[in-house]
Amino acid sequence: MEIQARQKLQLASLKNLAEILYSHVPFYRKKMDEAGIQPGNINALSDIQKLPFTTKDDLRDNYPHGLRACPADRIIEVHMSSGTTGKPIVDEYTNKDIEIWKESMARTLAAAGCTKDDIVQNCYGYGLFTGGLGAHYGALTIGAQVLPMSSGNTDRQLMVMQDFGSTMLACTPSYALYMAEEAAEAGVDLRALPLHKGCFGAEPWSENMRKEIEARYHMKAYDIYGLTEIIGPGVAFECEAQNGLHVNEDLFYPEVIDPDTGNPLPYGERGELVFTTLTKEGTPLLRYRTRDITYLMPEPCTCGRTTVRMHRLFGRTDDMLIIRGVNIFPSQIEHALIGIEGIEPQYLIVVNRGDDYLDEIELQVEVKKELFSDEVRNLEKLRNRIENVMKSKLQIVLKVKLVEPKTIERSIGKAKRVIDNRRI
Ligand code: DLL
Repeated sequence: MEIQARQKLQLASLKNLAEILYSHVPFYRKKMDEAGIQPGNINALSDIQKLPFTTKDDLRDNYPHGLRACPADRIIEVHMSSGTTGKPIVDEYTNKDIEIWKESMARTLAAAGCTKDDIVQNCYGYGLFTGGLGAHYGALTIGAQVLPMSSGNTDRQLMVMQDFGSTMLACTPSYALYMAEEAAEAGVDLRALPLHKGCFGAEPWSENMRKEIEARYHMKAYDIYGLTEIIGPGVAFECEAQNGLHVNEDLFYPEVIDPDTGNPLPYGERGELVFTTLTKEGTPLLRYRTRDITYLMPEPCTCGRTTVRMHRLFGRTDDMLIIRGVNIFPSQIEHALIGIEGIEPQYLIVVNRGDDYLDEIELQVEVKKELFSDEVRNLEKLRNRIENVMKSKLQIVLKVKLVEPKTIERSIGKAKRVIDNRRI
């Protein structure tokens, strides 16, 4: 699409969105009134800068339905991801939103070479996480065949990969490498399989990891980006040039801002990525601050697409950890520890990536003095209890190490809660 035609479309969508949010979502009406902007004042795309931001805290404060912009009976699907505390981030989809998602993911998979002749082994988790169903919808839209494997059960993944002749892989990059290790151990020659392309995302990865995946599978490995709040995967994707991710900007309008001042940054300057969902109906968001760090690249791409690209992510402005594709905030772990007897409110999260490429968390927790000299059996019980609480409350498996009182370093400023030893 011509850039000018797209901009016209973006402006019309933005005006329409502002009208809907002003009239249907009290939270946004209040915010727009406070900012002194009415939907009728939006006359150019740059007027988006006058509109208020939306933050993760706003989503938490309006949990579960406060940001819904349409009648409840129009919602047909819901997805969630971790919030900073006990309450998850919610995305509610109307039928049109699912269509938008299908379109975004179809473009994403097509850019990685997916056609109706492909057999897509989808090992993103199915469920509230957006990865599984997002890739599923995209593949169906293209007319490819989907193997809805979900994550885990690596033996079965490898068996199906060989027996069904999967030609495309969709999973987190760390799981792709883990499967490659397991394949090598089981004597499966991945390079001899027809699996020649893959779409990897949901967690940070590097050029090195890409090279490793491409070599081990003899495939082209593409980066895909997205987040629950905006739609799920399919917000931006790599093309054959593998040089930045094309943003589906007719649907999700990107900006990059200075995270400290909130001021917009010019193309090419690194800052916090912000998205406005131009056409969504269920839970549309205005200028959502993703906390992901990148810059925008407006230069034409050799693939011929005219959409702006974002550089692969450089990191985040907050302390969110992504462990095996699952988002976790240290504050959630802290929350889950409350009420467990026998421990001090002191903890340290140590993250390692094993030789098998999978992330592991060791949670060090200080034990109360009275208990530390206690029988080993009681300490063992406490350790199991904490591990079970983490599993049931946060759905994460971690190893707890109980440490003596006063051994975790105290800080006079911001406590250091995380040591991340992963090199990606
Ligand atoms: O991870 C959606 C997704 C599923 C993307 C499958 C790609 C593939 P959330 O669970 O809400 O959604 O996590 C979103 O994950 O803000 C980033 O910090 C991180 N993230 C997502 N994709 C990438 C990527 C899904 N390609 C958060 N590279 C985002 C680095 C990524 N980080």
